[in-house]
Amino acid sequence: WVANSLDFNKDYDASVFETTIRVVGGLLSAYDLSRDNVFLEKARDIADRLLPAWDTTTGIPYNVINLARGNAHNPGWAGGQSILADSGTEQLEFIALSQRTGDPKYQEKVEKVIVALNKTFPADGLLPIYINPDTATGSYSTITFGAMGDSFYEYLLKAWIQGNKTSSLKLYREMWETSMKGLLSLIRRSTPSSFAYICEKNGDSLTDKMDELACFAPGMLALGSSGYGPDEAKKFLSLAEELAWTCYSFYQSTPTKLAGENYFFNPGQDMTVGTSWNILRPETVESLFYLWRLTGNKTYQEWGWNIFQAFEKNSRIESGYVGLKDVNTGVKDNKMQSFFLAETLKYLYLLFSPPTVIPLDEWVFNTEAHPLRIVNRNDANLAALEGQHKPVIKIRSRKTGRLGGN
Ligand code: DMJ
Repeated sequence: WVANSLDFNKDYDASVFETTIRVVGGLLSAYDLSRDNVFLEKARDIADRLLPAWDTTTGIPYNVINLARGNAHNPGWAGGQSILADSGTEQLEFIALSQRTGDPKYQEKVEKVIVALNKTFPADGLLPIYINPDTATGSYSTITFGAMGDSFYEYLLKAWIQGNKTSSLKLYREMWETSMKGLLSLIRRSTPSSFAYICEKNGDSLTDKMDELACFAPGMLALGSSGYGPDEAKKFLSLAEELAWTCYSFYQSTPTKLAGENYFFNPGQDMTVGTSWNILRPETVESLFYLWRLTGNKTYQEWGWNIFQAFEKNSRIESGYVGLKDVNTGVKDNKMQSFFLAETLKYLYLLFSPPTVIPLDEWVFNTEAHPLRIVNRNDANLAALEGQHKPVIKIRSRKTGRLGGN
């Protein structure tokens, strides 16, 4: 079907982010697992159609592009701005594509984004969800590890892992560690039960709200913890375990035992569901998978099994699975998101498979759970791009002296 029927020449306005993580990522993963060139060729075809999205003054991409015509823009509801997660979650796929095709153009586009964001990266490493593509700076908007922010932080860590953590990638790891300082500043604990949660931030004020989407963070923290010295590593792993308990409790706290889309933390009440739908999201089971792999603690398998049972009970229909309109009543919607197969069921499967199935020292999962092979990176691409932005310091020759020259 991929060889004979898959055709990307469609007059269709596609999300650059969703197409990258689902389609480019899926095809590259199929290539890495099978070594069948047809997948690499198709990945290149769709990536070439996405590339013009990065042709902006700063290199921060527009987030929507027409696949047949190549004209790009930002969604109307974003007021002309680019979205942080949509602009900073293509690194793994485009770097992998450059590595596998030998053509550096894909990697260059996505690394320019990181270098541009790093130029004005704040001390806490937290960026607002709207970025101005003309200036590469954040516009006044929410800071969050949930919707529209999340996978930017995930890819800082994973791009470093993807290249086998070599020194040529240290910018990614440094930026990620800076952002983790910011994450720590957003942690609060509920009353009466002391659930740790990650707040959102607007200007100087924190909101006691956490999206289920932010439940990828425990897995990310666990995965990144080993890059720290022993004390820090312990601290981050223990925070990851605390946050995973909170996320699991998002599920346990509802009558269906499935989590709502977001939660509020009010004094004395622990967690209260806000938006109450469930669209079969994977983030909590993703984190349980990482925690089980990295700690060996079987509790995470038990929690994953309970979540799986709740999907079986509430979401299973004859032809597949559907989301719920409301986790309190169990009323179903009529949609099965592709990430239920790509991520939710895959992470559950891996939670009950031996660690030798897709070992984490050989593979890195993109944000849609498509495994990509870790390939050593020692190229100078990132350093060269950084150099382009450094102020050019002219060394005066002794001859021209202080006032000399032209
Ligand atoms: C997935 O498409 C990806 O994990 C993405 O990063 C955000 N969340 C959805 C699934 O919830």
